Amino acid sequence: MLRRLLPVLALLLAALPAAAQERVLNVYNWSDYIDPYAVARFTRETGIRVRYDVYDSLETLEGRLAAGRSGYDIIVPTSEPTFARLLRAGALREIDRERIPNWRNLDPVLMDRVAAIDPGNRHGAIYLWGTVGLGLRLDRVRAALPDVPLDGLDVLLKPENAQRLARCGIMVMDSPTDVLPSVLRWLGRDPNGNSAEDLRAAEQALMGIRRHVRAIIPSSAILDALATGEVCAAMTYSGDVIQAAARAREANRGVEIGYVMPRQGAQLWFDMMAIPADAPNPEAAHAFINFLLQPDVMAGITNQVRYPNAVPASRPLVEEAVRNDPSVFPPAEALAATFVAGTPSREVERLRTRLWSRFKAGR
Ligand code: N2P
Repeated sequence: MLRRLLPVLALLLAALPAAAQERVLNVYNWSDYIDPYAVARFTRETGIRVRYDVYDSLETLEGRLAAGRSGYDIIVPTSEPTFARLLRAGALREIDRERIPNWRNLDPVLMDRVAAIDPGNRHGAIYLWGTVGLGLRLDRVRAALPDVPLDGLDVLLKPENAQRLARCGIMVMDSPTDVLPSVLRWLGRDPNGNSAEDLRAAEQALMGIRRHVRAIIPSSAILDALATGEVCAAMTYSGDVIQAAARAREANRGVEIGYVMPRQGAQLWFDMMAIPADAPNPEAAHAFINFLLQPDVMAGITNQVRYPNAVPASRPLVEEAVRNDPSVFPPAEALAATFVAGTPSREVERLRTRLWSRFKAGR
């Protein structure tokens, strides 16, 4: 009897590690964009192991996904243009709300804002949101620009200011998608303007400060440079600056960093949790979204990364200093002046990419 059962047993044992391997969730998220404790807790509670990769620009995310079969179960594209584009290409899986009871925790007003591109919010839930602006090393910038109000992109985009900041360092995040709209807005143009004239004006503005710019590098590298005080002024994402400010404070070396949300109107963005159509483990992806949408988990994430989330019930659980920081949660009047980026056509994308290469090369 035992002898007959043994092969069966052996088969069962051989099958075990394979079954265990299936319980893996493949996440592709922005860098510095989660509470590591949340990931550990998800694995503890569900037994699902998390393989976690990061990107630091929409261009990188789109490049990775363009070929299909990315192997990811969860991605976090910005509502426009990346999420909208993937949705249109049929690259996103419809989310099964039945499996996400915590969906009800989502702020209906915020979700309504992204429903314009995803009718009925069937393919994504807002994870975190924020703006594009400036990270400034305050003492140095005040010293270099004593008469300039530190409230907008003038600080960095006006050549005479850039020149005075050049020595102490200017950086721009390497993302035409997330930089050009703000430059156009600063020029008084439609931030989503795509005409040859718009693009020419944006290029001229960028070229006008190019020789004063020390580096055009990925947003993750800008966060580090701000935190260590290596740079005086950088154009990047809001929460990255606030994280850098917190790290600089902890290091206690006299580096004081502040975030400036452009007064002329800042780019507002929403990052969406979404499931690729060919996700290997959609089951686990649903479980992860449901897990993240719990108020205490979301509060932990906002505390850690300093971006607001879309779960209002998390708000009282967010540390007071973060909750009351207008750089993290912009006041209503600042929000009223924001704009959201659109989704340029492929042709315009090509032009923007070329423009960006010239800006990087400086010619
Ligand atoms: C996180 C970058 C924020 C995402 N480091 C911008 N959508």
